Amino acid sequence: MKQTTVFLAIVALVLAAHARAAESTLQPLMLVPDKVIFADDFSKPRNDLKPKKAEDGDSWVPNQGTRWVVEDGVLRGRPSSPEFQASHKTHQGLHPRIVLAKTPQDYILRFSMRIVDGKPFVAGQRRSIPPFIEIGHHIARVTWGANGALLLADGDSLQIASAPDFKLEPGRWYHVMVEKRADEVVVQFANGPTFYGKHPSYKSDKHFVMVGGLEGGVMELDNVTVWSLREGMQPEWARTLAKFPPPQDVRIKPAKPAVEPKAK
Ligand SMILES: [Ca+2]
Repeated sequence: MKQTTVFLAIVALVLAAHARAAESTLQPLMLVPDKVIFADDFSKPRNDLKPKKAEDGDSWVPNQGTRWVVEDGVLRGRPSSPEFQASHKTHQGLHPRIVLAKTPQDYILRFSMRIVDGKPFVAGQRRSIPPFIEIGHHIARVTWGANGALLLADGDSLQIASAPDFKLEPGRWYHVMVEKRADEVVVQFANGPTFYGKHPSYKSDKHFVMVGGLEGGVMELDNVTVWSLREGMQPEWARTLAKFPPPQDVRIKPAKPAVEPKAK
């Protein structure tokens, strides 16, 4: 009896370990990593993550008053407090969101993410935003909608690539690798699609990464690593690139007008 209990406890531990974000085995397809310039596995609990300017130096900057802590070995985010929501007309922090403020202009990033719960996103039903991974604020965005996962450009107005069958299932860990240099990005999902995008709007100073979850829900991050780059490309890159479909260039909303120079 006792042995069975111990055995079951071990099985439970092994299963729990698998439910956690197993270190992903994704490898870069386009760019060549140089040094690890940031890594976080959230082994040290923290409850001091505060919304503030990314320039203040913290690696993790909660967005829109959303509440983030490091606990149980993950970075866990919740929506903003009811008081915060009541005191803001927009940007109310209904969806957990956080900025990783350690990505330089060009980089490779690997991380794991999980949407724990939240109101399912339904396009057009209410003012809501689907979960996303943003590579530069409103620069390159992977998002999920009725048509599966999309890679966007041009201020989130242009669909470059899509994976209609790739849904983001609550409760499941996803392992992601982002490669970003100049006007190109590659985003790989382990056991999922790989997106490639090249667009003039990708060349931007706004290079921090932000992730967002479902309305009213909890999301988690783990095993985050950022690499600087070496010169050159992966040896197989030309062959890999040739296999991607041509850009879709579907205009999903009007492009933002170019900023008018201020009248003197
Ligand atoms: Ca961890």
